[in-house]
Amino acid sequence: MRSRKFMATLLCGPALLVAGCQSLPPQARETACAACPATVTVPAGHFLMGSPASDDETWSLEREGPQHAVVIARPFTMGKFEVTREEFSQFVAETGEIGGGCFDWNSREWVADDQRDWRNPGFAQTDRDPVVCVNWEDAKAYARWLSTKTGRDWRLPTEAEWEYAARAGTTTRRPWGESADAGCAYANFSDQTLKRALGTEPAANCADGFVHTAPVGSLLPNAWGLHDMLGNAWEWTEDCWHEGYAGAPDDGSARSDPGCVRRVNRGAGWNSNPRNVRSSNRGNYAGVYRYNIIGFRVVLADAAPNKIAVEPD
Ligand SMILES: [Ca+2]
Repeated sequence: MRSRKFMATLLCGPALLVAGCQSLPPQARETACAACPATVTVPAGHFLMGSPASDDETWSLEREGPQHAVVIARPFTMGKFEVTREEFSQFVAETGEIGGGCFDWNSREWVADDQRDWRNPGFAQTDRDPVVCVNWEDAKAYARWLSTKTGRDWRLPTEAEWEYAARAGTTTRRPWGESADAGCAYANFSDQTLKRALGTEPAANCADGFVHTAPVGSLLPNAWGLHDMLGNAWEWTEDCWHEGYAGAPDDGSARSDPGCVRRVNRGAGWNSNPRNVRSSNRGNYAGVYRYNIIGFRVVLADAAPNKIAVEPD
């Protein structure tokens, strides 16, 4: 005899995320469709993007400056979590395997490993962990598939949208305050847990409980209900990498250069130096490569018509 849980799965969809399925907990009913990631609404507003010249924790003010005002004219809808392995597996099941090969962080250096891929990133993951070993093209392909699947227009966040959402109204270095050592309830990064397991340094003087990735939502959200904006997995954004914000748009749109090679990553990951775990920290990787520290989240474009600015070569 089939269990009630199994019947609920039949009625409500395999991911148990269908709107209107009354047997589901309130959090699960936030999603708009079976394949849609859980989302939150990010309010319209404005903020100062980047780091002030007085911030001595930045790696480079040339990268994180000049601090500049950005207006987010309309609310937008953003993934509450990083895209999970379970969510990504639906895309792969319907469209075919993505390419393999992934750069593996062995606690000392990057190793290109053709045996690594999103299913086997080099450490154990649950279905609720963020998918990693996905490149920028994979993330874009997932968003296109999700758009077709759901009839809504999903895309990657712009870099400005990402920092605005990560700050959630705060002006401190981190959404919980200034200190990385106070962040282990909110972010999974290089902490005493990782240091004990792999000897990684530097490490924050607190313990988040995770060596590698954590199931999304394991730690506390920021003030707008977004989990893991800092830590867990770096996240691909739409933007093409520019060293600094000279000429950056002020309306939340992305910088998208023809022939772009390096894309902006935000948020830091499970192995990140605490100095990287800041709202204004920026990273960049070639969009064709896969790393076992990089995943992504998505936003709904049909609720946020910020344009993508195409810049000349
Ligand atoms: Ca950790």
